[in-house]
Amino acid sequence: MAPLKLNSKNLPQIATAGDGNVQVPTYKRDGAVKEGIVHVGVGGFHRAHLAVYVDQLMQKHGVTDYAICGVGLQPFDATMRDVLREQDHLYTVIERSAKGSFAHIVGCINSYLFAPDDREAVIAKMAHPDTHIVSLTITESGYYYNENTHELISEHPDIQFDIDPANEKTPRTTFGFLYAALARRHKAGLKPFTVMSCDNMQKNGSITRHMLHSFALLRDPEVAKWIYEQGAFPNAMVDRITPQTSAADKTALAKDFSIEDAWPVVTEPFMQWVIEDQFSDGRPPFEKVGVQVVKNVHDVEQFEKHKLRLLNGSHSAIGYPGQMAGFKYVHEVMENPLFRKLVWQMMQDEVKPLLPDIPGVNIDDYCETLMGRFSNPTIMDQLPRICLNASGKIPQFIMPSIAEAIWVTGPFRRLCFVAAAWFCYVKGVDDSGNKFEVNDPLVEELQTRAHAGGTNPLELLQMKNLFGDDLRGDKRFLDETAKAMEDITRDGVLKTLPKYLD
Ligand code: CS2
Repeated sequence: MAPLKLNSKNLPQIATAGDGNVQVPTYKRDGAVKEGIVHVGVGGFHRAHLAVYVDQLMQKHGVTDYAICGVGLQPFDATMRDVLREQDHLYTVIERSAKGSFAHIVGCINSYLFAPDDREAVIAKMAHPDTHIVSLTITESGYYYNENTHELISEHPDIQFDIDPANEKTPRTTFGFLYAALARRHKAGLKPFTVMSCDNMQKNGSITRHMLHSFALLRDPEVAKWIYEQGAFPNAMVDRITPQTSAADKTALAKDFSIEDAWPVVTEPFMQWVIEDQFSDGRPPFEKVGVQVVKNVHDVEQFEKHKLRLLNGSHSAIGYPGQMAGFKYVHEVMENPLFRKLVWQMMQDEVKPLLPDIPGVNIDDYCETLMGRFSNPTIMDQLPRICLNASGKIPQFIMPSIAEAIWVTGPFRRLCFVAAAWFCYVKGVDDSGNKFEVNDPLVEELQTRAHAGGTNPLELLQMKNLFGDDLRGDKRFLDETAKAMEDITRDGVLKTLPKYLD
């Protein structure tokens, strides 16, 4: 049968098409629910993570006050606007593993606002009394956070534009929108909404609070104080591997499930979310759908640390050297015995000793599970996705483990190898001499420095907004990294790797 276009009208047919095993939303939508969550940055990860939890709350637990209004701030979000509008804001989540494919239609995104169409509409939506939470997946660069000073990059032209009161109604940055909406709520005597970061950063909530507060201080100290004292910014660990959707994914969805969806999401079965219980204006009962809502901020920090250092750190170990060696997908890299050992030994010998014990979590089991997740061949996770915006990732996923290993004089050669592989990667040429695109907001500066430095990492490490002084000043680290850069440059990744394995 011809595939059915995904929209509200076709939902009953979609539920019974194919083998009749597509789960579809049967809860109320549109005017019958309230949009309690405004989410900025509706990409694959949001649609496979927070939106799936909210979908389950609406489907299984009768929640009607927390449907999502999606918001796009960037020009490229126009495509998401068009796709969602065309499909009555419905989309498919395709979960893939060795057990097979499972398709599920999500309906909890109730509407979508594209800021360049109407910036005022976004501010008004956030300021609306029905909005209780503004959640964010805006990537590391969306926070304007200086990794070295831990301060807002207030000299950035976007922030400069947004702090000018003349631009209050036409902000560019997330902070500009949050501030404008919160200032209105303050004036109207409403509670501040919770700002819930779902980005993959250590202390994501605390950073959001500090950045927004710093921004607000540049505008109005009274509003800033109110945000600081009355606002809530829960820290959270978020996890679900979500590759970019490919044309083949759409074709497979049409063939296997008879669904025509212009932008489905492919993901793994695993998902996890640990969030601090800090909400200023109420929240849905997230724990009912498997979210770990914890009272103590230290618990969240420990989960975050495990995840960022083990999962994302290993992704870095797979991504940069893997791409230099000519691989395309994460599972392909994991099929190579040298890389498998690198990932395992880096986690076990170098990262694990630095991590806190979390009651109820067995780190060895966690690492084993990660090896399985990375090896899942059905999700076709692309290395360029892993390598995207590395200047926001390496300083969080790899460098802190190196800095801590320096402190405790622990082993760190494999971590240095990964940092060295990234320093070589930024030149944009792989081991066979093929050019590739380096997708990073700082690409120009990175490349200039990489070329000027040759195989000496110091030139890149001078980027003070990315790297701390302890790294620049440590001879053991500098020598180890320079050596790895020389070896990779001369012999390539695959010939260099055995030197790093037991
Ligand atoms: C990846 C993450 O982009 C990356 O660096 O490591 O997107 C990773 O897939 C997620 O954090 C998994 O939760």
